[in-house]
Amino acid sequence: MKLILAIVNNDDSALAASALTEEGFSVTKLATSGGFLQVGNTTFLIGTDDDRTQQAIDILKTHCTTRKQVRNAMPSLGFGLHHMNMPEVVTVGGATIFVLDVDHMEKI
Ligand code: 2BA
Repeated sequence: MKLILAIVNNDDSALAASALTEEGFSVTKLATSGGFLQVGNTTFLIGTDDDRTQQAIDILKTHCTTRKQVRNAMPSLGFGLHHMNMPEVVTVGGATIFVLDVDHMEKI
């Protein structure tokens, strides 16, 4: 069995979760945030049989798209410029996916 951790954009999370559940996957959604942009994203926990792992990833690929997001950096540029915002465009991936082996799983 595998545990898929998938970090996705909030805007894609509802459709992706629906598509996964329609295909019979069990999904838990966690409200998370990225350390770099410090904005909200969604982390899915998907426990699944080994042989369905790629199917779950393919569903995520279908529903999670790459985006450009603006990051307001606060650099130190010298005297008088410490508080100047320097917007920076960052490409945020469709999903960041980790696949972990599960030793044991049970429902009580
Ligand atoms: P954030 O940490 O907010 O990162 C958003 C995007 O900013 C990243 O997109 C990447 O393009 C850029 N970025 C992140 N850290 C950076 C850094 N130290 N220097 C320069 N640019 C940086 P993605 O790579 O698609 O990541 C989207 C979100 O997925 C991340 O949001 C984070 O929540 C999660 N994530 C990505 N890689 C991860 C990892 N190795 N471990 C844990 N979480 C990860």
